[in-house]
This record gives sequence, C-alpha cells and structure tokens, in this order.
Amino acid sequence: MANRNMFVRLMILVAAILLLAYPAASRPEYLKYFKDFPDEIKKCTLCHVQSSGYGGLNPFGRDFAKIGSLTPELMQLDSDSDRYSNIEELRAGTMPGDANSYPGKSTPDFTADLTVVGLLVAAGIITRKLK
Ligand SMILES: [Ca+2]
Repeated sequence: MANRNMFVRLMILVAAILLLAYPAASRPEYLKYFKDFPDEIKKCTLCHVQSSGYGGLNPFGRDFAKIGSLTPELMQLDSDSDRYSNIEELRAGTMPGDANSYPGKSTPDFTADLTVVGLLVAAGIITRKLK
C-alpha cells in the first residue's frame, strides 16, 4: 500500500513537472500572421498582458484586434508608445505591446524562471508529504 501511494505521488510530481515545463505557445490561427518574424515575438505576450494568454490584451493586441490583420496601418502604429513602430519592433524581435521592450532592449522571458520556481515548489510539497 505504501509503495502504491508513493507511486501515485511520484506520478503526480512527474505530471506537474511536465505541465510546468511545457511552454505556452501562441494560438496557431494568430501565429500564422507572424511566421516571417523572429521567434522571440512568437509568444502569448505579443498580444496579451500575461504569458499565460490571460489578463486581457496589451496595446498591440488591442490594435491588432481592432484592425483584424497585419495591415500597413497596424505596422506603422506605435501601439505601446515606446517611439518604435510596430513593424520596427516585430523585425527587431521586440514586443510592440510592451513599452519596456524595444529595439536594443528586449524584456527577459520570465517563463523559464517561473518554471524553475514551480518545480521547486512542487518538489518541496511532494517531499514534505512523503515524510
Ligand atoms: Ca515595445
């Protein structure tokens, strides 16, 4: 019985690690618009406030939703008011919806950091339960 409980807990830990380690990806129907741009922009925070894709749209996401496609009008806008047009940012691999990300200064991707923190918390919880 004890071995079975330990096996179940180990499987839960493995599942948690896999879920935390799997990076969130942009939805394919929107990602197709950005296929010719650097990989650095191909994540949920291109259009959303949070890397999970929740939390609403950022300024670029709102402009994209309003216009509906990558039109010349959208490309010439500076959605996040950081003095770089959306097309300059997309070509440079920086985020046109984040004023703290612009050519020459990209924002770090916190997804990897959050994954490590999540793994450490999960390992701590499981270890504590096994004692
Ligand atoms: Ca920006």
